[in-house]
Amino acid sequence: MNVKIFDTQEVQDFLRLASGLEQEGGNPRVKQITHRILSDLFKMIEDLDITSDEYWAGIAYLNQLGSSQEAALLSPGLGLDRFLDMRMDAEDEALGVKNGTPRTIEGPLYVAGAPVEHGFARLDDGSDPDGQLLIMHGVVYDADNQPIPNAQVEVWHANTKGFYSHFDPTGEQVPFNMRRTIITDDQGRYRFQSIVPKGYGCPPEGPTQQLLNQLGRHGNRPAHIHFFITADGHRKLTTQLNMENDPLVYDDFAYATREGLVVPVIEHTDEATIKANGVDAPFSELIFDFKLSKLVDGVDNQLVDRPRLQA
Ligand code: MBD
Ligand code: FE
Repeated sequence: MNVKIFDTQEVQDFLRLASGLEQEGGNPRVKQITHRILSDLFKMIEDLDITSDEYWAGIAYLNQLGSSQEAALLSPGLGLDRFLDMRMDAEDEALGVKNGTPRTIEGPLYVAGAPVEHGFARLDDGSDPDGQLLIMHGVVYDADNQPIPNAQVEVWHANTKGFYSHFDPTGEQVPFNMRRTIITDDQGRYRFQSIVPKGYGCPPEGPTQQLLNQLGRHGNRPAHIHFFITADGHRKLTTQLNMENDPLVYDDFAYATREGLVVPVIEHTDEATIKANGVDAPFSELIFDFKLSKLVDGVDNQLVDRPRLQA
């Protein structure tokens, strides 16, 4: 039987009481958010006639999600990170702010404090036996298409198993493997050597994958490389590039793929080209120029502050 009590004065008063809205003190914003979440949950429980068993399964799931450190993984999986980006894009459009390179989600696996290099960096430590050589390079441009010297290119990506250093369940990777900060040269150029990453997959036994299974969805990403691009007078760009030759390039469980962020992988086997690029084996090349957007009224109005691992 589905009884309806949500709209009664008793329940509505109770929601205000439980959210602290009848109390002095506390934080008004937290009260407002709590009241809204509780109200929406109460209503959902009533509308969908949630059973006690379903409710307690949900509570157990949240405990598992937290103890597995997967809340920031489920979030992109359910499209919330993408939704926050959609809102920022819409805000830009409403303000008439022009973006260069499109933003896309940060994801949960950035680590602050990577080694800083100038112009060029080698990202991998050479220990991955399956590593296919990768060379990537390009220019960072300002909003007026002028190259930006001394721009900061923070780059991070996975190894050939789809694992990131600092989050690798095998414990194989040294700190900051495949993570660097590259400062662009006097012509705004950056360049790095690394190995071609493989797409990330959610831990198969974890709570995120468990829920995705219930939704009939996979938990895999195409091969991709993350970037933060920072320069004076510009907004910080958070983005990722997806490799065009990955079968999942338009089927990303985290919804990070966007038009303008899919790059072709150019394969080189020619001896002269190999030599000219300072390597000793066939390599894959990615070329990508970043274009930043100007500050809005002198500030980065969309800078995202979130808890990040600092190593
Ligand atoms: C990743 O590597 C990632 O970039 C995102 C968004 C989610 C999970 C793993
Ligand atoms: Fe990633």
